Amino acid sequence: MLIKKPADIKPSEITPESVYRNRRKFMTDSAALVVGGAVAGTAGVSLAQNGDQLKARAPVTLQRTAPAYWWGEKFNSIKPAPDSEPFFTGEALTPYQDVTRYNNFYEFGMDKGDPSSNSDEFKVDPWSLTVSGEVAKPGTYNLEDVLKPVDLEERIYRLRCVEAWSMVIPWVGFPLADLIKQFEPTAKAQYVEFETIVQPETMPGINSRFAIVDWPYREGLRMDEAMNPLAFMAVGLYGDFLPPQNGAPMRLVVPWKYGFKSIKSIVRINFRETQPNTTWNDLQANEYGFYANVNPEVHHPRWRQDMERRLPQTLFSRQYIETRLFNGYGEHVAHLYDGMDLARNY
Ligand SMILES: Nc1nc2c(c(=O)[nH]1)N[C@H]1C(S)=C(S)[C@@H](COP(=O)(O)O)O[C@H]1N2
Ligand SMILES: [Mo]
Repeated sequence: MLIKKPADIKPSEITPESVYRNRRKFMTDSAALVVGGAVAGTAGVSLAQNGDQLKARAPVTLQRTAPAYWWGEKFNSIKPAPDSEPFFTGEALTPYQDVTRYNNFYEFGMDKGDPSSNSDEFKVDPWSLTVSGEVAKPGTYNLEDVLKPVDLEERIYRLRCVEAWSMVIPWVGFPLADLIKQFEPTAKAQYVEFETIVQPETMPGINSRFAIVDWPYREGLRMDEAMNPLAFMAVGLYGDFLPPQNGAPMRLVVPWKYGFKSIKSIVRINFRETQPNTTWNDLQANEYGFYANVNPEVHHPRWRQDMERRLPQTLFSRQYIETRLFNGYGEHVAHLYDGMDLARNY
């Protein structure tokens, strides 16, 4: 974001073969600890119950594996998105190939194709989550224990990157509030801070001499933002597990804010009284604010924010559309900022 302009996707980056190969590798790893169940099948055979609906939305045949042991049966009973905003949009979905081959995940490199090409070795199992700060129940939890009480649902959200491109993604996950409540934040918890894993042996961007980030990648929300029903923890997309490049095994999705708030591969959640430091704000405060609400009237110092390039973009359709305040979710989140000057608190 800071150094390169968004590059166009090269046709070579979106071949189904390479998508397939990359995904197979990841799934073999996660299938290694599966307790029972078939190892692989296609979406057509093994997506149960609401599977037909998800499948109908999928532009590619999904390769389906048995869930890693910590998912249990959850991926077989994903509650479908309703057919109305805000948990659904009638806009065309961005194809799976684009969602998984055009990524920002600087831990794996800075080019859009780097996260999918360089994440074959990424390890998600075992995964633990450390909870600290202003909570009654701090500790280090195994991910499977944190996930036990949650129910998975599908949400189809717009994702608007600060670089002025956007996608429409069918996520699978659960409300962030459902996770937070488990730890019983105290009255002093005004902000929540998140950190991404640092796994240098599998993340070539970490020790790269081009690295500009002071790892771990960090993000944060005000507590009322975090508890808003739209704030979502994603563990999958297109009815399947998250691939590493999209933030496996669990990442934040905050659809009314620029994409950089939606931190990936989370290992730490800290509850605080004061506003936390965040990665992009630390790097360039005049360009990337703490709030980072999508706002067509507040431009980035180096480019405008009133239009966006909706992916996929082809030679025949540039797909430029107007950017909406709060990414079109204002009805549900604008009240969070009553009385605040959005141009100052960008
Ligand atoms: N840890 C981490 N999280 C991250 C990033 C990153 O570089 N590292 N990039 C962010 C940015 S700028 C965007 S636009 C979204 C992209 O999510 P996607 O690749 O799943 O579309 O992830 C966000 N989360
Ligand atoms: Mo972004």
